[in-house]
Amino acid sequence: MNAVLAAIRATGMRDLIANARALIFDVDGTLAETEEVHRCAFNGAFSDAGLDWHWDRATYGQLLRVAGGKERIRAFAERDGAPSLTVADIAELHRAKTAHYAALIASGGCPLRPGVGAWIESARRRGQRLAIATTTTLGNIDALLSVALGKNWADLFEAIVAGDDVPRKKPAPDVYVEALSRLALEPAGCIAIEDSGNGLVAASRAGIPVVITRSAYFRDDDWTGALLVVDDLADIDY
Ligand code: XBP
Ligand code: MG
Repeated sequence: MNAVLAAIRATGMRDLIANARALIFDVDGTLAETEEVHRCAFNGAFSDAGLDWHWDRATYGQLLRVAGGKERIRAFAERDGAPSLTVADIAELHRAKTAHYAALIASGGCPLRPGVGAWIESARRRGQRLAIATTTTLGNIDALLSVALGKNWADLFEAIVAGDDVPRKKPAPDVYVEALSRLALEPAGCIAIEDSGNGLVAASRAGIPVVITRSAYFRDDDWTGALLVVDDLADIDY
C-alpha cells in the first residue's frame, strides 16, 4: 500500500467517503481532463467565425478563472477591446464551440481520470447515491460520458445539474444547492469531488465537505477548507 493510501486510511477519511449519503461530482477537470478539448473547441469556433483570436494554454489558464464558456468569451472580448459582440453573438460563438467540443470528444474521446471509474463502481456496490454539479452544459456532459461510461451513463446519476440550470455559476453555490434539493439531502452528509478553487468555494458555500482531485489547469489553487487534496482519486481506495 502506498504512503498516501495508508495516511488516508489512518485519518478515517476513507470511511467518511464510504459512508457519505451521496457523492456529487464536478465534471471538467474532475471526471476527465477536458479543458484542453474545450480550449481547442473555443479556437475552432473563433476560426470558423473569422475572428483572429487564438487562446494558447497560458491565456486559457487565466480565462479559466471565469466559470462558464459564454462568460469566458465575454471576459476575453472586453479584455481584447472587442465590446461589439452582442449577447446573441456570444451565444452563437458558444453554440459553435459546443459543436466543436462534441466532435472532438466523439473523434478522440477523453478518458475518465484515474480512479473515477473505480469510485463510481464502489458507490454502486454500496448503493451510494451519485450526482453531478457542473458549470458546463448537459450536452457537453452527454458527449463526454456517452463515450466514457456508455450511452446509459445518465442512469448512474440521480441528479444532474448543469451550469445553465441555475442563475449563477461557480463559485456561487447554486449548482450544489440545486443538486442537494433534487437529492433531498442535507449537505453535511454528502461529499463533493472538485478540481478547482472555484469549485471548492461553490461546494463549501453549499455546506458540502469537498475532496479535491488536482487537475492540470488548477494544480496550485488555494485548497483552504478542503476535506482532502489528492492528485488522483486512485489515491483513495474505498
Ligand atoms: C468547467 C467550466 C466550463 C468549461 C467549459 O466546468 O468552467 O465552463 O470550462 O464548458 P466544471 P462550457 O464546473 O465542470 O469544472 O463552455 O460549456 O461552459
Ligand atoms: Mg472542474
